[in-house]
Amino acid sequence: MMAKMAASVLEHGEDAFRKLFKFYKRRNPPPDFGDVIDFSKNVKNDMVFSVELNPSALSEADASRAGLRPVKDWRAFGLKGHSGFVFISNPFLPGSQHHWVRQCLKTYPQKPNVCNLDMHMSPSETEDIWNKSADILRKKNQGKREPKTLLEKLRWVTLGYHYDWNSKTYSADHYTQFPPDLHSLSREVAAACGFHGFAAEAGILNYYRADSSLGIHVDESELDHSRPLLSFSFGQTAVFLLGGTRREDPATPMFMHSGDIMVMSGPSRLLYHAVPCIVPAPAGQPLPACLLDTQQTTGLHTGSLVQAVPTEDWELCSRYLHTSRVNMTVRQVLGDGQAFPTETTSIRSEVSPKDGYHEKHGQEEEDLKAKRKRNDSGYDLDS
Ligand SMILES: O=C(O)CCC(=O)C(=O)O
Ligand SMILES: [Mn+2]
Repeated sequence: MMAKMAASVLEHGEDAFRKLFKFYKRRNPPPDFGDVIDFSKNVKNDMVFSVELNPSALSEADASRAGLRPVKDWRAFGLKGHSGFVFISNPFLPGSQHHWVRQCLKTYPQKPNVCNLDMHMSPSETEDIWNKSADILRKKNQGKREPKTLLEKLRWVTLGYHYDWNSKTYSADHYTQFPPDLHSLSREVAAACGFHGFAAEAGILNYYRADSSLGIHVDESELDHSRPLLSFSFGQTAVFLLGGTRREDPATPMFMHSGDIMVMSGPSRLLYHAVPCIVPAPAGQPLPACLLDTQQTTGLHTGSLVQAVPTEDWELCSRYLHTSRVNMTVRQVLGDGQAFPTETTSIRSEVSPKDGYHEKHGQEEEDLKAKRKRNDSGYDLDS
C-alpha cells in the first residue's frame, strides 16, 4: 500500500516533469511526439483555447514596421489553467524573420554584449565571431569532423542588463544599450497582448545545436514580475515543456516552430519550463518553409526595423539554421520608477543552483557525468 502510494506520488508529483524532460531528451530510440501540442495545425486538445487579441492595440503600420502581420490575422492561443500564457503562432510577415536571425548570429554577439565564449576567452578572441567563423563555415563539409567554429560554440548572448549567471542577478553597473530594433519589436508584441509601455531591458539569446537542451527553471531574477516575458523562436523546431508554479506540477509539451512567440505574463510569469530537445528536421527539408520565403525587400521603407539581409549573409545563416535553433527572451527588469536595491539590501534569487540559470543548459546528470568541456557558466560547449 505504502509502496504503491509512494510510486504514485512520484509519478504524478516530484518526478513527473523530470521524467517528461528525459522522455523528450532521449535520442535512441527517438521519442514519440504524438502528445506534443502543435499550434501550427488545427489543435485538438481540451486544454487549448483561442485568444482574441485586440487588433487596435497595435496599428497595422506599426506591426508592419516591425515585420509583423496585422494583429487581426494573428493566431493566438491560451492554455487552460495557465492564465497569462499566450502562444502566438508565427505572426511574422513572409521573409521578415531573416533580419532577426542575422541579428542573433552576426550583430548581437558583438561587443559590448556578453557571450558564453567571453567566460574563458579574451575580448580580442571573441571579437567578430561572425567573420572569424564565416569562411570556415562556408567551406565546411558536412559530416566531416572538423574543429568547431566560434559561431558553432556560441551558446548564449546577454543584452542590456547583463545577467550574472553566478549571482543570478542583474545590476545597474553592468548595463549596455539594449538593441533598439529588438526593443521596438518587443514593445509592439507586448502592446498587442495588452501590455502597454513594455521596456525591454535585458535579453538572453539562446543558441541550440541539434543535441542541446535547456533544463527545468523559472525566470525570477527580474525585479518586477508584473511585466511579461517574451520569447521568440527561429530555425529548427523545439519541444517546450510548460509546468506549474511548483517544480512537481505536471508539464504540458508543445512545439515551438520558427517565428513563434510566447508571452509569459500574470500568473504564468513564474511557471517552471524547459526545452528538452530540438526536433530533427524532416528528411529533405532542412529549413522550415517560412524561412524559404523570399525577403520582403519591396515592403521595406525608411523607418522599418527590419532590414533586408544580403544574400551572402543569409546563405551562412541558413546553413547554420539547418542544424540549429535560436531563441531570444526579452525581459523588463525594473518596474516603472523602480531602481536596483543597494548592495546591502540586494535581493538574491532564492532558487537552488539546480533550478537556476547557472546550471540550466544541458545540465542533466548524464551530462554532468560525461567528460565534456564546460565553460564557466555551466554551458556545454561541445554539444
Ligand atoms: O529557448 C527557449 O525557448 C527558452 C529559453 C528560456 O527559457 C530562457 O532563456 O529563460
Ligand atoms: Mn526561461
